[in-house]
Amino acid sequence: MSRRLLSLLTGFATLLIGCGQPASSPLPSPSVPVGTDWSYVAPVGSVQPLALTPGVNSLTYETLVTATNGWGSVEINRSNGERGATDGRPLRLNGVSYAKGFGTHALSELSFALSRPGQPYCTSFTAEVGVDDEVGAAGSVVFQVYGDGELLFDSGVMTGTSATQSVAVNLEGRRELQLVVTTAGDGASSDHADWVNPQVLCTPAQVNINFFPGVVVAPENSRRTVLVRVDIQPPPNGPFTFKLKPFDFPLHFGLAEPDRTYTVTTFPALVPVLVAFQTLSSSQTYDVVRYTAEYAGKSPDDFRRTSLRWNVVR
Ligand SMILES: [Ca+2]
Ligand SMILES: [Ca+2]
Repeated sequence: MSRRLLSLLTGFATLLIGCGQPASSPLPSPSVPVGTDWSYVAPVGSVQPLALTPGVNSLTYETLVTATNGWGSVEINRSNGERGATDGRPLRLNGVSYAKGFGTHALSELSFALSRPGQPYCTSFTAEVGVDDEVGAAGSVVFQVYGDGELLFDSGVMTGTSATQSVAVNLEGRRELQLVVTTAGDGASSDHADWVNPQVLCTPAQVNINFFPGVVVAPENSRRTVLVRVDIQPPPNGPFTFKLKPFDFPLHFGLAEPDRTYTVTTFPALVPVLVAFQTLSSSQTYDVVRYTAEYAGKSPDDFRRTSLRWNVVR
């Protein structure tokens, strides 16, 4: 066993011995150095955008992209407690207990990836914040919310005697959410900071994919490039990928490249699509086929369709 590992284990045992106080009393105030005691980075390739649904989403169910904490690990639905990973207590601010939230310790930073193109997008973040009752009147922190690196909320200095604050920030158009707790510049001891009921409110993305125009004039047994107009509100910052599938059984015309995937990066966009026209029965002068768009994040009950009408030239 290396001397360094032995030293770490000895330190850990000392910490465990220090944890024996009754649950109702304030924690002792160890001299916590200002810095990062614990950090987490999601493994490469494992980071997924949040599994967001339209409506209210609790961030305590969502995947962290990165996280750091000043004393042990961030705890979910518990206060920070001491340095162990699960030694926190029920989250408690000014005598009120909360079932959901993050128990952190300054310095702390939690990062979340918001929605991807075509998924629900988030319009606001809400939470209540304060210094957990487990440190009594001690502690001094500042809560900050950042969207894409821009400061959206700053609590000012809060201590164990501060009233609980409500946070409500607009997230429209934001791709990354960061929840930060600073030491308030006076050291990190007793800086047990709770984000309780951290929630994002999300709405369905408005995705419109239509043939534009919806009528094409072409002779039989020909191919034509037609345009599909793609618009998404709000416009996503990343690429959007989709496929077209005929909803009706295509009798006389269809996609010349039926399995092709189309990628769009600017919105609205006009996407060229190659269509093949076959022989129409002699009694007809036109045919219509309806299509649906398949894309990531499309909900099963999204039945918006677009149609293409072929007016035959004889
Ligand atoms: Ca802990
Ligand atoms: Ca402090």
